[in-house]
Amino acid sequence: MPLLVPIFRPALILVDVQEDFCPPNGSLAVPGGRDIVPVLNDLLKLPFVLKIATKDHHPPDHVSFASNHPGATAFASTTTIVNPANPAETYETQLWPAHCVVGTPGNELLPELDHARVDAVVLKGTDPRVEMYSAFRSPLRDPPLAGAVSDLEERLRAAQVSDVFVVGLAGDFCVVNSALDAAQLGFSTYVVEEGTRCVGGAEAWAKTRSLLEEKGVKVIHADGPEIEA
Ligand code: VGL
Ligand code: ZN
Repeated sequence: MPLLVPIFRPALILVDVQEDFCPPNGSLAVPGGRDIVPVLNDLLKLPFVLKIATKDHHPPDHVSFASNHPGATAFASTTTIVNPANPAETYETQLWPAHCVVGTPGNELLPELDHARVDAVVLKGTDPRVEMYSAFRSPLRDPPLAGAVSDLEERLRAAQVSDVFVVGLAGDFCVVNSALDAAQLGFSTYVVEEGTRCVGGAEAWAKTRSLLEEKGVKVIHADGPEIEA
């Protein structure tokens, strides 16, 4: 009789641990963004079957930059993203200072990250027309836009990953959206609390944490009580 044993094949996703999201010089610096690196480097030593770093990788004319919208103000203004293949599908998104532009120092992963233990780098936000917080895909689904779907899901499936552990920046934008997508795609998903920081600080994390838990993502600790089954 075949014995069915659930297989635990965990992956680690380090979301957007880039200079522009960190003090002291980042154009969109997340408070305490740099402080997560020791936690990430400890996690990188664990036997994940796949360890992937993602990069927000924007062309200079990216739609999310306030500077590309006359009269708009970073953080305060929004813009409407339209699916080029279906103008009826739209969504409203916040505008930002220019960040993580391809070829600039702000686009670089933090040098203090243990790069040797990272298996692959996945790029996101490369299509100038769409915002892409999730490392998997943009919210445009009808139809999905080829330029706004990364190869992250494909890589996880190819490695037969069962569980996804998400850390990185920013907790209230790309980390939360990546984790929610991972859960929706059927992976058991965890966010390690000490491994993330939010644009909106501790208050934003409290809200983000509730949303994650509500959607079935488990928020766990890098150094804390054992994970419940
Ligand atoms: C992010 C804002 C804009 C993130 C990316 O990585 O959380 N936030 N682009
Ligand atoms: Zn971005």
